[in-house]
Amino acid sequence: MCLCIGPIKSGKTMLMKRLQDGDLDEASQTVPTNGVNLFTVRSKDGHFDIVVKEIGGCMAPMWKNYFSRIKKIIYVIDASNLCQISAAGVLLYSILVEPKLDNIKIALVLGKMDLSYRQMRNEALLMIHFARLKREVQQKITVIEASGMTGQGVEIIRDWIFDPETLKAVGSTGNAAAAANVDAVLPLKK
Ligand SMILES: Nc1nc2c(ncn2[C@@H]2O[C@H](COP(=O)(O)OP(=O)(O)OP(=O)(O)O)[C@@H](O)[C@H]2O)c(=O)[nH]1
Ligand SMILES: [Mg+2]
Repeated sequence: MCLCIGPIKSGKTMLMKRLQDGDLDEASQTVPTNGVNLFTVRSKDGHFDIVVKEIGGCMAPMWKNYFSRIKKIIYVIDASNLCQISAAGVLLYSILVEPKLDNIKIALVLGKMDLSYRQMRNEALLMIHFARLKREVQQKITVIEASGMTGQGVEIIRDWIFDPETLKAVGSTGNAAAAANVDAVLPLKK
C-alpha cells in the first residue's frame, strides 16, 4: 500500500486527483480531507492500478495508525508556504524514525511549484535540513518538484510509484501485483 501524507493544505488531494484523472480543470477545487481519500492510480502502460491512500493533514497525530503494511509514502510539502516548510521537515523526521517504516521508500514532493513566490528546490531543502535528514534516516528519499494545478512532475511521481525496482524490492515474486501488495495493485481485466 502507498500512503500520501503531508501538512494541512499542502496540495495532496489536488496532486492525487491529477494522478488519478489526468486532465484537471485549472479551476478545479478541493475540500479539506477530514479522514482518508482513496485514489486509484494507473501505470503508464495501463496494465496495473495502485490504490493510494491520502490521509488529511488534520489527521497528522493519527497518521501512525496507518503505517502497517506500508511500502511507499508520498510526502507532500507546500513549497509556497514559508511558515509551513520547516515544520513539515520536523514532521517528516518524526515519521521516518517509526520502526514500522524502516524499509519504505519516500517521495518527498515539493508541491505548488507553479506559484511564483514558491521556494526554489534548494532553498526548500535547506529549510527542512534535508542533508542532515538524509544522513540520519535510513530510508531512500526521492525529491520531486510538482504541481497538482499544472501537472508538473505528476508523471515523475507515477513512474516512482510503479518503479519496478522498488516494487520488486518489497515482494518476493518480482510480479508487480504480488510485490507491491495484493490488495493495493490490481492487474486490469482485459
Ligand atoms: N497554486 C496551486 N494551488 C494548489 C496546488 N495544489 C493544491 N492547491 C490549492 O491548495 C489548497 C489545498 O489543496 P488540497 O489538495 O486540498 O490540500 P491537502 O493537502 O489535500 O489538504 P488536507 O486534505 O486538508 O490535508 C486548495 O485551495 C488547492 O486549490 C498547486 O499545485 N498549485
Ligand atoms: Mg486532502
